[in-house]
Amino acid sequence: MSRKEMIAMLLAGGEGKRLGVLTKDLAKPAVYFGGKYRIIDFALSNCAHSGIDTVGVLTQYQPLELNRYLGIGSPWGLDRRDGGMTVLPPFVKQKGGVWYKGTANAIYQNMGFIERYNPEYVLIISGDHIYKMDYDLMLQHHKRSGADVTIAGIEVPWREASRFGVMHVDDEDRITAFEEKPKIPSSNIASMGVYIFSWQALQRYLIYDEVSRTSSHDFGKDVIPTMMRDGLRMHCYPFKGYWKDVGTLESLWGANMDLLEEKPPLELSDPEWRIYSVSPNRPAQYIGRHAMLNASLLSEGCIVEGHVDRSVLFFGVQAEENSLIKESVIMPNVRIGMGARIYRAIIGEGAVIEAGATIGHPDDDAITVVAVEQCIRSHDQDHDVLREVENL
Ligand code: ADQ
Ligand code: ADP
Repeated sequence: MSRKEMIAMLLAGGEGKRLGVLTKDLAKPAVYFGGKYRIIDFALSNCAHSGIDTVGVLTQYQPLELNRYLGIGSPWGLDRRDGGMTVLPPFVKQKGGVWYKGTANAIYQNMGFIERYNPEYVLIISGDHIYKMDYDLMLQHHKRSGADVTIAGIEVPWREASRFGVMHVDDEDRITAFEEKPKIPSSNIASMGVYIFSWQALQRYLIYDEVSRTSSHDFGKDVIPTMMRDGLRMHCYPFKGYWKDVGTLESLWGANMDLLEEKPPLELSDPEWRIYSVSPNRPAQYIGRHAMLNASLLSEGCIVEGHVDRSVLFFGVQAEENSLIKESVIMPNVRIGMGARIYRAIIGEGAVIEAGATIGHPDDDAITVVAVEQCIRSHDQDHDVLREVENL
């Protein structure tokens, strides 16, 4: 195995509870995004553009479809012998069961994999984020500062800061304090969960964390605070671009809606930074003679006869005459019957919205979610059933 300066470990095993019915049978990184992609495409494409050719993908919850999707990593140029992509599920060693306890434990259990490449640096990223980032620029920053750890940071709105690890940073980008998901945040510089560690330092702390009885074996909760306490050199790499953690239904919906702006904050047509994904190879979309479309994204194989307003339609969506789709995200192969109405919703893959049914409400801000392959009939419109759909 040839030596690598830096390899990436991509955490793709989180349960994604907050995405509700969308992640019941699907790992969060495999959730669809932006009409053409899955969330994990962003991290993998970033690796491809940053010159990283060795990526370990750590899976855990509901990995079936994610594994199938990743294949041998071809879309991201990772189908190579020297490095490439390796899926790393929890496995049983001689000593017993090994479900990953937390993010740090997941890396700990794969130290053998990292050692094979004897890297100087390890990049740890997550499969849950929508952003375009050059990890090589971050590595240069890491080397220049001589840090043991560099954490990518971004300013977030104060009201969202408590969802993240937040840090205080001095004039030279050195991190002076770090707090994981504080109830009352004292900084709005959020950790993006993107870390570069010098492998020697990381190795030491993974072992140290593993034997700790009080640790939950998580980077944000345990390893980073311990390193802070021990006075390691920790720097922040200030990131200025678009970055969204799409861990909640609202943020997933919102990040899809961001793409519909006239000048989207995240440019997906940049030829220098294409986001690679697996193409479904469907026929061209068909727009019927009564169709009306406005500020929307439509993917391959869609057949639209109705009215689509500010929405994202993935491949193979059929919307019959007089249907209305407004401010919604429609996952692949959904069928929407005649006269059906959908307001501010996320409709799971393969769901059927029968003729005359209504999802959501034109005056309601809440996002309604319909589960994968669920069938909604027109008489389901009474309140109880709809509320049930929302609460699933
Ligand atoms: P969280 O968003 O809570 O905070 P976390 O649950 O630690 O993230 O998951 C990080 C990544 O690891 C996700 O991609 C998840 O899917 C994956 N993952 C979780 N558990 C795993 C396991 N056991 N095995 C494999 N993969 C697993 C983190 C940081 C914060 C930071 C936010 C940014 O702790 O400080 O602000 O990310 O989103
Ligand atoms: P994900 O963070 O990917 O949605 P989980 O559902 O496993 O995955 O949640 C991770 C952790 O975040 C859990 O400990 C959970 O209690 C916590 N959590 C859930 N919802 C929120 C929220 N709105 N803000 C902050 N933390 C949350």
